[in-house]
Amino acid sequence: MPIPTHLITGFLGVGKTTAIRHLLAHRPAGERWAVLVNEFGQVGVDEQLMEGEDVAIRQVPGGCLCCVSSQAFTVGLNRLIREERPARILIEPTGLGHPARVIETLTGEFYRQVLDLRAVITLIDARHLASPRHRTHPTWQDQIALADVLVANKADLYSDAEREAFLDFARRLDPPKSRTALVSQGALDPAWLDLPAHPKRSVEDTHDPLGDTHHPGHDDLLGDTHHPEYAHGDLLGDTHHPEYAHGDSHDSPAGTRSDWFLATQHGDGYHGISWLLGPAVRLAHEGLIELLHGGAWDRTKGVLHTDRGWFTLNRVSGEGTLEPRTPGQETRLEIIHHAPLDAGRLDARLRSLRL
Ligand SMILES: Nc1nc2c(ncn2[C@@H]2O[C@H](COP(=O)(O)OP(=O)(O)OP(=O)(O)O)[C@@H](O)[C@H]2O)c(=O)[nH]1
Ligand SMILES: [Mg+2]
Repeated sequence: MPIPTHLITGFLGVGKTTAIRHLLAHRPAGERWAVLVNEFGQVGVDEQLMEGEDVAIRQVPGGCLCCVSSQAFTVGLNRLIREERPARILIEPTGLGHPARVIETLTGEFYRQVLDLRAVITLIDARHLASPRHRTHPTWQDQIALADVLVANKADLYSDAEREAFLDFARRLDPPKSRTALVSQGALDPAWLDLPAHPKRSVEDTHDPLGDTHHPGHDDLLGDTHHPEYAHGDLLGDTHHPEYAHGDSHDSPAGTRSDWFLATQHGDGYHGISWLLGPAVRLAHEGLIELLHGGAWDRTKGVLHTDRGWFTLNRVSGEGTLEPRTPGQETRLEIIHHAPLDAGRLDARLRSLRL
């Protein structure tokens, strides 16, 4: 029997991981589920955010599933299927990915006998309906167009006007969705997973759920998509699973072991910097907070080791938290923004915080 499989999609930071955690917490007792998480950044953090859930999780960092990571995606997915034999698979593509291509892969010849792609659940932040940067972004539009279930998350943060704007937007969608809803903390009803899935458009179709913006085709996007650049490329054994040097085979040219990995990338109109720092690296807490709260970046997330212990960072455009957590393996930090980031300056600041 093909495995019921779901895409939980939505733009950067709208609450996909939060929603997956909610679904996992409400799954039928004893049922084995698996999760595949894809991230724009090079090191990946979401797997750590889902820790503690009794499920198999595979992380595919380094850009959109259908682009540079396509091989890592299929390898990760195949391993999940083979090793875990899950009753259900949830897939979180990067908020900056190309969902139509991912759907094409999942419904293509290779997976047709193995996976049964069910309802695509798309989360949005209804406040983005008033943001031209989001409304004109092809990925934002595609995520909504491809949704079977469209959910406005973070409803606790909306004004009455923003709620109304979502309800009005949802009413005007053509074709209508199987379900639209407003929720907080990703509180999806597990029953939505089994709502009808509509036949999906082909990748080459362009779609604009608003009818009033230009939507460049996928190939236009690829002209400027996902160019990872490694500051320490010589340290990398595998571009999709960056590791700081931690063994003889990874000694740096100078012969000293490096525990500081930095990578930058850009694609789909966004820029990212990723750090992966060895277990021995600790950062000065106060200075780190100042650095992270000082920049109004679109997305920051990480697992951080400071002189006050281990913390999980999860922020979207200035909203979010830094919370104590159980000790991690290493420090991971991702900064993603719609404008270019000065990686050299930010890295120098972070290095100055090393204790
Ligand atoms: N106030 C509020 N915050 C929320 C809600 N849902 C999620 N968040 C917060 O929003 C931030 C991003 O949530 P995630 O679940 O990590 O978002 P995501 O879509 O997986 O993010 P990416 O994978 O980076 O694209 C976190 O700080 C969450 O705690 C909500 O309903 N209300
Ligand atoms: Mg996530």
